[in-house]
Amino acid sequence: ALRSAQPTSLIGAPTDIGAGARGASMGPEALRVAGLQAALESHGLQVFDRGNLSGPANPWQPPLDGYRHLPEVVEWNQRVFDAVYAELQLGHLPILLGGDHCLGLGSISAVARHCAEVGKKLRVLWLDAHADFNTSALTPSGNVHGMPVACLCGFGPEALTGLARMPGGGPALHPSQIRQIGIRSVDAGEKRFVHEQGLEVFDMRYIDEVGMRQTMQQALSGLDAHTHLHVSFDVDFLDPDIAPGVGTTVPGGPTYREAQLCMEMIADSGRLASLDIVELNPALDVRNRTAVLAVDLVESLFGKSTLMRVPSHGQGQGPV
Ligand code: EXY
Ligand code: MN
Ligand code: MN
Ligand code: MN
Repeated sequence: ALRSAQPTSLIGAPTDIGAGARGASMGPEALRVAGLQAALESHGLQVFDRGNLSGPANPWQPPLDGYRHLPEVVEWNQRVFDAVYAELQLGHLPILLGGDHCLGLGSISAVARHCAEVGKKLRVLWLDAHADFNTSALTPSGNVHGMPVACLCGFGPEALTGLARMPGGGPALHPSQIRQIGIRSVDAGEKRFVHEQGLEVFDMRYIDEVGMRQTMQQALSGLDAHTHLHVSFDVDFLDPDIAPGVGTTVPGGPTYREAQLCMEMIADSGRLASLDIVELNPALDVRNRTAVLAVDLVESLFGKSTLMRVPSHGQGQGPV
């Protein structure tokens, strides 16, 4: 079944500028080698590969005032913002191929700006082992890939919090627009800040207790025809046993089946309108298996299903 008549555009952002390990810069090519475009096309989607953005090299310096590589992070994110925004204006569904997760800032800032301009509501699903809610005062590392959610909510340096140039002048996101799923590694100060800001977090304990199905029903509740759904898929969301090719593995993540169900239920919502695939690190991978897995899961996200759809998931028609 064809879920989305919308053309999709692949945008490579080959950098590890915000990460704590080198190698995520090779993510875009690894996803291409794993067959991302052909996989999407096999489901009837029209896919434009826009190639790779270019940006500053990684100087690999220690933090300065709580940030590593802030000027370079800003520059990469400006380019990501422009590229994603241009695709949204064309009516395409942008797929950002990271690159580390600091790039979610540029990507989601563009989505937020677009939604404000066309009068859409925005919901962001943050699939990650980490909350990425640090600030320069809280961060243990200075790595900006641990800070994008905080920056999107207005907590961070003006050069990053102001990327979206929102019509009202405010931050790109309000915490109430975000659902975090799969979280299992949060720093002590970061944890207090997550609670203080009221982020809705479905951590692994919650998924263990109620299951992925109920988790996703809740995370997707309240969407309607006017909602733009953005998925920011940090590959370290997945259990490292199935996804070793990331820089910051945390044990105890979703299994293959849980991850499939997560993606299938997002597809069934029919609202997916933009996507980041980030933190894939081919330097740490085994024969590109994590990229192959990511492509497999992204196929499900775009509506691949085995044989039947489950009626209770909303859009289903029962066995076919
Ligand atoms: N919380 C840690 C830090 O801020 O340094 C680790 C962050 C890893 C972030 C990864 C990409 O999601
Ligand atoms: Mn297929
Ligand atoms: Mn992340
Ligand atoms: Mn992560």
